[in-house]
Amino acid sequence: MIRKCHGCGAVMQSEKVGELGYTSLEKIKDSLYCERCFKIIHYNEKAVTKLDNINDKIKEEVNKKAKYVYFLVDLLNVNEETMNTFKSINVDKTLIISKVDIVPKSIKDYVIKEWLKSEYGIYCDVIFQSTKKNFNTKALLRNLEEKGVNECYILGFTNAGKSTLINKISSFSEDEKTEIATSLIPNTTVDFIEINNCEGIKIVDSPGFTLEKTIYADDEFALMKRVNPRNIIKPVTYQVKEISSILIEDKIRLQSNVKNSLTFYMSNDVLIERVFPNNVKLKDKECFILDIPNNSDLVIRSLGFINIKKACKLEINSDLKELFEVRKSMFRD
Ligand SMILES: Nc1nc2c(ncn2[C@@H]2O[C@H](COP(=O)(O)OP(=O)(O)O)[C@@H](O)[C@H]2O)c(=O)[nH]1
Ligand SMILES: [Mg+2]
Repeated sequence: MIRKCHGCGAVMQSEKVGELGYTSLEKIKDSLYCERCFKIIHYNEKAVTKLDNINDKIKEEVNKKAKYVYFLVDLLNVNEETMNTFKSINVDKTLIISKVDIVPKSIKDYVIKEWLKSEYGIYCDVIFQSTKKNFNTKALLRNLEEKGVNECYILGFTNAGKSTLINKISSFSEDEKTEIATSLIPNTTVDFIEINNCEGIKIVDSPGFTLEKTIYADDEFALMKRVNPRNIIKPVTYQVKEISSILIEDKIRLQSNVKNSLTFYMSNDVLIERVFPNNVKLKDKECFILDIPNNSDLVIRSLGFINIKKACKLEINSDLKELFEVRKSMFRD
């Protein structure tokens, strides 16, 4: 019989040490978890897993099998790439803005909803949710009941909080519980996992969609941690003059050609400093200029966004050109 690891969904095997699902021969009969997940859950071990073509595989399975989809995204990760993926799911669906405990109080739900329509063309239902604060944890169960549907897939990019939410929902159950492995390292969940103990509703967890590029490299665990906000985000504003620029994590350097005001919406652990032109950091990196209209966001995928008050030509030094998007701010002038 094929057995799947309850932590990540991989098929358990004892032939290939170090590969997905590996469990030693003596444990394979009784263990619920593969060796990797056992270590993630009990020793907080960091494991990076590469999954080939995962985005296409998820879409294929979901478009074929799912009756209903909840797609999780936290506010910092709303961008063209994630929203285009959401829109490409051809099944009835609801968008869940997850981890709302990190959203600054100044950003109201109705503002986000209106902006999702105007900026991204998203007109479906939107639910705001936080597992950490146990806020709207069971909203999706109630939502499915209303629709008369008894199963759903939980989708979203890696780290959106899918597995944590499902663990929380199933923790309320009287039935036997198992825990799905969760961590802030991408691809902790490697295959679909069915959970059947949620008030008669079948919930399927999924491996996350993967961003084409991220600000962190595969082995930059400390940076992955800093990028993931621990608490509510406190927006930080920098007034910049033409002669000063802003350096982010020694990876991105931004310089406005006019006096400007830049407000950062990202984890407050991210390292940001003000530098002057004679500072040579990143000067050797690729340099490009973005045209920024009045009151726009500069999105940096996998990190968050920066609200830029005045129209400017923004000079950027960075090897991570693919991470940037410019969009209209959700805040009125
Ligand atoms: N602030 C906050 N963090 C969360 C919340 N839910 C999950 N996380 C964290 O986000 C990270 C990714 O969670 P995980 O459930 O593994 O995401 P998945 O890849 O979508 O399954 C973990 O470090 C979680 O502790 C939440 O409601 N609020
Ligand atoms: Mg997961």
